[in-house]
This record gives sequence, structure tokens and C-alpha cells, in this order.
Amino acid sequence: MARRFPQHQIRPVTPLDGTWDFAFLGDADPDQVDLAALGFDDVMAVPGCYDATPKYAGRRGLAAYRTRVRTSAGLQRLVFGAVQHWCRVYWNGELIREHAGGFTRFWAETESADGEAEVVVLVDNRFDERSPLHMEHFDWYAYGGISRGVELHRLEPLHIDGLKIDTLSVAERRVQVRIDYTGVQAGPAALGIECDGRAVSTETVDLDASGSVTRTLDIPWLAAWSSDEPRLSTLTVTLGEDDMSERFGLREVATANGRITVNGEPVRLLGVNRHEAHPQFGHAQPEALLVNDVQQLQDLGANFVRGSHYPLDPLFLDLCDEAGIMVWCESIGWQYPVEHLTDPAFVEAQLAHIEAMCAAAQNHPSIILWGILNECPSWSEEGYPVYAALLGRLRELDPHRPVTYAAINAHDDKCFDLVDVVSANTYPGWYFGDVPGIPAELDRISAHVDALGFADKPLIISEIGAGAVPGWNDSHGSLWTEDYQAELLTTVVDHVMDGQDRISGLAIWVLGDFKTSELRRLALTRPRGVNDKGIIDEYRRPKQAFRAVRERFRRKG
Ligand code: ADA
Repeated sequence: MARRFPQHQIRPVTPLDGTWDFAFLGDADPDQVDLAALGFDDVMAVPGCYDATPKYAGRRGLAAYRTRVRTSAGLQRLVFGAVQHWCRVYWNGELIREHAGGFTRFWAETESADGEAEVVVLVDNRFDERSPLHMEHFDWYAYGGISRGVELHRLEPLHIDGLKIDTLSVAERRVQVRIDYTGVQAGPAALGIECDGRAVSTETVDLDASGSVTRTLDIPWLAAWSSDEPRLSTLTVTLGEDDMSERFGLREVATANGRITVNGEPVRLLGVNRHEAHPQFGHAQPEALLVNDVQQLQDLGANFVRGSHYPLDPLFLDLCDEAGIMVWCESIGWQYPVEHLTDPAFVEAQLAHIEAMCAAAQNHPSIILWGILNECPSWSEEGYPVYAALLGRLRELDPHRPVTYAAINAHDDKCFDLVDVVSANTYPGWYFGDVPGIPAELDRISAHVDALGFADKPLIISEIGAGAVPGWNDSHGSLWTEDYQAELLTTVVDHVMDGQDRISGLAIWVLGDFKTSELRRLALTRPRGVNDKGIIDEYRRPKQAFRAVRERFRRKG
């Protein structure tokens, strides 16, 4: 899996990315598939999305992937960065894992002898009860496939499953590390901790059934991470015969007096939303594209990106850690209806997805906010307990970061008491009102939030924007022209930067154009079948608004 640092030096890890055997099985029912009889008549890139390739473009159905791996005897773990949307993993014909969700890492384990093994993955991109988190009406094209990297890990009976590193005090240079492990052996085990290649501690621990060990460490050479000075450290833990490294940054995020603070300093977030989608690669983001996106964010002068509307590629987060770009990381969601939101199977799937999101992303210092459920029924009585449960789970998993969600209509929301940061999506000058009315609408939202009694909570405008067909202009400056989009966004940015101190953050909708869903209802309001509110197009070519926003964002520096 492409990362900016090696996670294992001792544990044998084999990357399985490459070209796998492939078969598109269309309407087939996964319960009826006879693996032994499957003919693999094609090939597919891993990572990749089959329905983004010209051959299978727009096809929904079951697909089978196959590869062969070399094994040395013992416990094997296949780690998948993400599979869209639902899958079953087979090892030499035996089912070893089923997973639904997409955008999150998971693994499948089995014991194996020395030699070779066949790995088959059945992948389904249809919308049905197998994957309650995906819905056809989302305003993005839900691509299918093994969309992030795959690795084979050879595990010791006692092995590390994860490290969670939290800053306890920047001033004291104090962190807490939780080491999650599996496989308690009889007797003690050697535990060693290094940071940046220097020994921090060595001891013998008595492992128990709890599956985790927590240590508080004072590491005098740590330097604070901030957006301006994004200093990073790497912690390496060895437990018995296994090891794991994680990169982290010493920093504290909090909210106080209507501001988000990093290491006690108020920050003003200026940035964009970003989808991980590309016309040729779907949700599978080649490294070159991720590097490109971060460079374009830097060029824009942005210090903030909202991962709309699902967990982001870990390499993108690594690059944001290095670039000092602060990130809102959110669980999958887009205008789920009330009946969906209140279905227990959905809530359970969201909880599992949130846990997977946090486990994979919790050590990135760039993530300063967790979010859930974009534009869902936070305006309804029925939605309230669901928001309470999901946000509550987030706080349990990570008490060190503020939580939020993007409200579809701030004027009619019922869940703001549940969050640390109030976030509002709004489209004045596009879905309602006009450009000159934008400052008044933003002020109206601020005044409303304050009147509800939440003046002490930071406020983020989490979406605002306008469609622009790339290259399109007319002498009227009509809707869909680059001129109109640039005018609207400069009005927004000028008001947030110069005229409105109450707003702590702005995420323009959206960095790049992206394909919308197949539903006619949406596609008919999206020229080219593309949500073209990007300030760059889907091939990353800047529109006029990019330059106009850049001029303003850069002024802040
Ligand atoms: C909403 C939604 C976005 C996008 C946007 C739009 O605010 O959160 O995902 O669909 O509207 O372009 O209309």
C-alpha cells in the first residue's frame, strides 16, 4: 500500500498490486457462484475500478478477481486498502472474509502451509442490502472494484494489529501510545519502543486477554506539528517477533470561544471539498494524482480540505500531514432518507465503518476534525438519536478531536447541540438568492447559530459554490459560465476573509469536477453528467475561479 513511510521492517509484507485475472459476472448471485467453474477471461488492474474502464464503463454487477501468492507456513493476513462496495475473499477456495463498505481498510486471515495459494475476491457494485451504506441517489458515481492497494502479511502468532498515538501535552512533549495486539502467548513478551530511530523504552510485558497495552511517553526531542510547521515523527513498536511503525505529529486540537485551535492558537480554515474520483480511474487514485491534488491545494493557498463524503486514501493523508493541510475526515453519507437512517442494519454498518475509518486514520496530525453523515436528516426528530449514537461513538474512539457534520439547512437543524463545531452547507446565488445576497445569507446563518445559544462553537461553511462548464462563457455572465462561478466564489471568500469574523472555516464546493450518479433526476441538473462545481475540471485543469480564489487565499499568508 503506497504510504510515505514503511510500516514494517521485520514483518514480511508482499505487495499484491498489479494485474489480476478478472471476470465480469453481471447479474450473478454471489451465493450461487461455483468458484471451481469460474473462467477468468480478462484482466484488471489492482488497485482499479472496473466500471471506470471503457470496457466495463457503467456496468453494475458481480465481478471476480484472482491472483496467486507465495506463502511461507503460518498465519496469513490479506490487507485490503478498500473494496467497493461489497466483497467476499476466498483463499484456495475457502471463504475467509465478507466485507461491505468501501473506502475503509479491512483484512482477511487464514493459516497456510509453505507454497502457493490462490486468492479470489468476488466484488459487487450493485446497490442492495448487502451494502447498506451505498445508495444510488448519491451525487457521485459509486465506482466498483478493488480500489486501493492489497498486501499479504505473514504474521507471528503474537502480532500487532494497530498503534494509536495521541498527544497528551505539547508543552511536556508527552504522548500516549496504545498497542493493540492479537495472540496472547503464555508468559511475558519483549516490548520495545523507538521514536525517530532513537530508543524510548524496552521492557518485558505480561500480556493479557485485553488485547492492548498503553504507555505514556515523554519524548524530549519531539517538536510540535502545525499547519505552518508540519513536523512529523515516527514511532516504531516491536512486540515479540513483530513490529509496526506509525507516523504522527505532536499537536493538540480544541475549540474555544467560537474558534478551532491548534496548539492553543486559533486557526482560520480556508480550503475546499475534495472527492476521490477520476473519469479514468474511478475511486482508485494513482499516486501521481494524489501528489498532484496536494500540490494544487498548496498552489491554491488552501490550508484546509474536507474529504467529501467518505474516508480518504491514506497516502493523500500522509501528503497532507507533510504539507500542513488540515483535514476534515468524514464517514460515508449523502442525504440518506429518514427510513434508511433509522434502520438498525444501517446504524450498525455506519458504526463499523466509523471504527474502521478511525483505526486507519487516527494518527494523521492533519486530521483536525471527524465528520459524519453529509446532509442527512439532522433536521428530524428521528435523526437525533442516530446522530447522537454515531457522534458518541466517534468521541469514545477519539476524545482528542472535535466532531461535526455538514447540515443541509442550518436554519432548520436539530442536532447542533451534539457537535463541537457547527457546519453548514449553503448555496446562495446558486440554488436560491443571488450573488449580492451572499454576505447577508452568511450573516443570517451565523446569527441563527448564535441565537440558538451556540455562539461559543466554531462555525464552518462546509459547502458553497456554483456550477461552471469548463471553458464556457457568454457575454451575460450566465449560470454555468466560468465568469459567474468566479464572481460568486470571490464574493464568498471576500466576505469570509474580510467581512465576517464569526466564520472559522470555509470549504468551497468543490476542488475538482466529478461524475455524478446514473439517476436521471441528478444527471439532468448536471451538464455532461458531471458535478461541475469544481474550481478545476475532472482532469485538474484550472477554471477561472481557481485563479480568483488563489489570489485571495494567498493574501492571508
Ligand atoms: C450538496 C452535497 C454535495 C453536492 C452539492 C451540489 O450540498 O453535499 O455533495 O451534491 O450539494 O453540487 O449540489
